[in-house]
Amino acid sequence: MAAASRILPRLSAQALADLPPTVARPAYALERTRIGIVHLGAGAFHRAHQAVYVDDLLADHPDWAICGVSLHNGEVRDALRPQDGLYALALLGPQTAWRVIGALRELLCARDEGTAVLARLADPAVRLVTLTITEKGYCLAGEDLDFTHPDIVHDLAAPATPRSAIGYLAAGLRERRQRGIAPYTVLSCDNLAGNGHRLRRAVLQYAQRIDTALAAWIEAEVAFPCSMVDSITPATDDALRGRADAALGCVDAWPIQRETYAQWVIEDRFCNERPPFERLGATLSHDIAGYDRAKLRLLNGAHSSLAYLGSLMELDSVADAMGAPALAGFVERLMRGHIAPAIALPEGLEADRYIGAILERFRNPSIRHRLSQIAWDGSQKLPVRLLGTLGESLAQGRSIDALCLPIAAWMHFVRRQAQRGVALVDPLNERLTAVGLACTGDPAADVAAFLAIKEVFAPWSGEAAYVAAQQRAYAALGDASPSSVSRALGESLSG
Ligand code: CS2
Repeated sequence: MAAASRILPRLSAQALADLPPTVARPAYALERTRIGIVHLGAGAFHRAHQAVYVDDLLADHPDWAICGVSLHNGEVRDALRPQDGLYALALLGPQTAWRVIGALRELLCARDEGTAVLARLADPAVRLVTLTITEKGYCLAGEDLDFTHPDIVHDLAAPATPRSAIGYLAAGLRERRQRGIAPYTVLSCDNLAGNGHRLRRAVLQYAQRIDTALAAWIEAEVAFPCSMVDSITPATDDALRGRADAALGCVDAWPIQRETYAQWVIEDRFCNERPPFERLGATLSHDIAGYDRAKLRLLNGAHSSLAYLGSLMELDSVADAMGAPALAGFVERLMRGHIAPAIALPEGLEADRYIGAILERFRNPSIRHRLSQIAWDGSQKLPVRLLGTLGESLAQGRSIDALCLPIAAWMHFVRRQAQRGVALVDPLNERLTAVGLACTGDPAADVAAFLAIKEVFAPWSGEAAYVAAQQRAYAALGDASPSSVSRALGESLSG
């Protein structure tokens, strides 16, 4: 394959005309588009989701092209800039459909092109800023901005040359206010319930510290709609690269893949012009709170459960985990019996059907979605995916034993990785590794050490009923070997 790929040309605007007819390509002239959106966090999820919606729009509305910004590293820019921003998307159904996306008309890395990023943010043609910066990019401590976060400390000292997304959003808005330019709408597309509210609060708290008049202007003039995004997007691997080269007949340095299903529910609250997203299959709604909660707690909560329990069972992918009867049965019961009853679903969303469709997506044999990818950033994901349901169930007097099992699995996973000397992909890696290394296997002491991590566990985690249930779940997983995890899941199902 290496020898063959050396003689293939690189994907580029020029190469578009020679793509095989089986590969769909932009239905618009790339050079006739104009940047209308700045996106912070131009990773695979953005390129597989929002950028595809925009790609469908550009033929009729060429002034909504995207400037994709990576905040910290230049890998995406370096891969895509030589390709004129083009990249291949594999849509993983029974047969793979290939499509080249052209919506990212500009790529920047803020770390070494901060001035260009700020210039784009101040450009009046930019009317929308979207974000996929993952949970940790919000620099939150609970509901508030974490003023001790190193990037926030840096940005407050040097607000004109920021590092964080919060700092960039505020610097761009400050410039627009000074120049009398209407603000952009700030649309969060991250997996956080009430993502727009959280982002607004963080930006306001930050602005308050640098310029109170700016904070007042943002409060009055800038909209931060919430949105719910959904599409399973496994990370790019060599197998995909090889398939992309073969399908395209040229080399794409960073193709991406996702399932065919995609959903985007956007709160209809914009302070500047917006793209007609509803024409592209997105849902515009005035109340999206039920949707984001349902998706995060059911789909993502189940995903994280599979990730930690399945990793302990030495399984590789979500489809593999769904092929292990004890685990698949447990997760289905967790969703139907313990998560769904604890949330109010929005009108029109029927729990049984929604859960059935999620389980079907998890079983998709065309997708190899690695559990190790989903296991990243557990300290950031568990609070929004599982601990919210757990805390509310505890308060309502429901059974929490089943919900404690995936949390216990995370604790064992952290312990196992630490003791094997494998670094966690998690912003709290150092702290978690220290806790993991100190674990002795004694449920009371080990669980207490985890529950003391206040960035993850809310105050209710001190309640005796929860502590006891969490210890029982930790003990039930025994030595966390595949057989003891499987046994614990079986017992939980029969209990
Ligand atoms: C996954 C999500 O990696 C993860 O943590 O749970 O990326 C999930 O695939 C998406 O949210 C699905 O929309």
